[in-house]
Amino acid sequence: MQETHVALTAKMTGRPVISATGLFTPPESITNEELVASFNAFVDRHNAAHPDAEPLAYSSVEFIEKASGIKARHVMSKAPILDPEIMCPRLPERANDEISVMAEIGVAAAKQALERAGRRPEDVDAVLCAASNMQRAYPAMAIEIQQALGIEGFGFDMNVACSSATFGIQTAADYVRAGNARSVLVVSPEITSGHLNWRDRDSHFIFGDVATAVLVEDAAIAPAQHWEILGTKLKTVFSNNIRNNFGFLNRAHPESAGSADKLFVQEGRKVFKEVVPMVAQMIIDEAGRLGIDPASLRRLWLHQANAGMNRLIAQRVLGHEASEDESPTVLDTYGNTSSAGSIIAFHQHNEELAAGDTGLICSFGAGYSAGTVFVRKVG
Ligand code: CO8
Repeated sequence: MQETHVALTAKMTGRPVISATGLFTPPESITNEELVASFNAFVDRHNAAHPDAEPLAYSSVEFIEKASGIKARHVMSKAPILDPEIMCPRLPERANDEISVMAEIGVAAAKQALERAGRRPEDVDAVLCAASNMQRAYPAMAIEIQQALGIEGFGFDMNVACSSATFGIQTAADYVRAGNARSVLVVSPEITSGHLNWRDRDSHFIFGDVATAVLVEDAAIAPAQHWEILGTKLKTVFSNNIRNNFGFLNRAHPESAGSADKLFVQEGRKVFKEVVPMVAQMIIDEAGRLGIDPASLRRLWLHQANAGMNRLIAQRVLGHEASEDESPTVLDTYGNTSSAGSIIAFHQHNEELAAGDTGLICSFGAGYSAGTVFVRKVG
């Protein structure tokens, strides 16, 4: 700790780095087999209760794994999700003087990042809570996380769906570049199970819950081993192909408040077809701008939505089919965790790389939105 404190008096460089990351994984997990058994029980009940309607079709374990690469997902509230009478998470309401659920799991991930960097909370300048869904309108989740950790300075929330974390990293990096902060926590608590329609055969298998944290700092105060941020790039293009109409104005139309479009809906095929070329080109262009040969990238930590999408993007970027070592996947055990996916992949698969190795953290998703963070290992 003493060493860190001394380092904090150093002259700032304005060069942002990733000092450490943290991960909170909910203890409960649902396998495809459990999920499909529950879904099919719901289908049986629904069809028996609506004999004159078009019958609903079964889901299948084989389809899920083949179409997505997902084998299981962690969740915050397993039993009610699997109960065919309920099929959504049921998290007990908490009083205002208790920490909220999103803040709690965000704090758990953030504490791990701080501990790994040897950083004291009082030496952090800002907290960004960057996630697909916020538990409430205000006060900001980031401010509650800031308070729970004992951080001075400021915090705010940002939502760019699956790209929230990379947009958060660029925002934090820009604070460091401008000299407005030395140390910024980007926290992504993703409780996606709350906005997933567990009764929708096309998407009921996609998402999982998790929280990640990324500590972005000025190189002058970073621990000896860190990842230099070589460049960041963000892109958004409006699309209705991934959409969720839940919002505070829905209460004006109570008759539609429970309709399916108030949960996650998508045109999965269109997303696949449109996003793969957009993201591959963005990575190649940005690598060119930074003077990096895309084929030389040691590792790609890609957004974890679909194994096929990642295979195609990695192939276009590297010029050959990527190995698991070049483009690791966490989809099989975590599912799609929205903005946290590429950060989990980075968190779990960066330590064995050598000093000087260059890699890419990349997100893509609703908006459309995409973000690239090129990094090089130091120390
Ligand atoms: N079991 C068995 N069969 C099925 C099932 C199922 N569960 N679902 C569909 N099928 C059938 C269909 O009926 C269809 O049959 P047919 O050919 O006879 O019509 C066949 O399987 C093929 O269906 P699809 O075309 O839908 O299947 P795909 O091969 O396209 O795979 C995927 C579906 C996996 C969804 C794929 O399209 C995909 O991954 N696309 C990309 C999606 C993506 O990346 N989305 C990003 C969204 S995430 C994001 O931005 C964050 C949003 C915020 C998150 C918040 C919270 C919840």
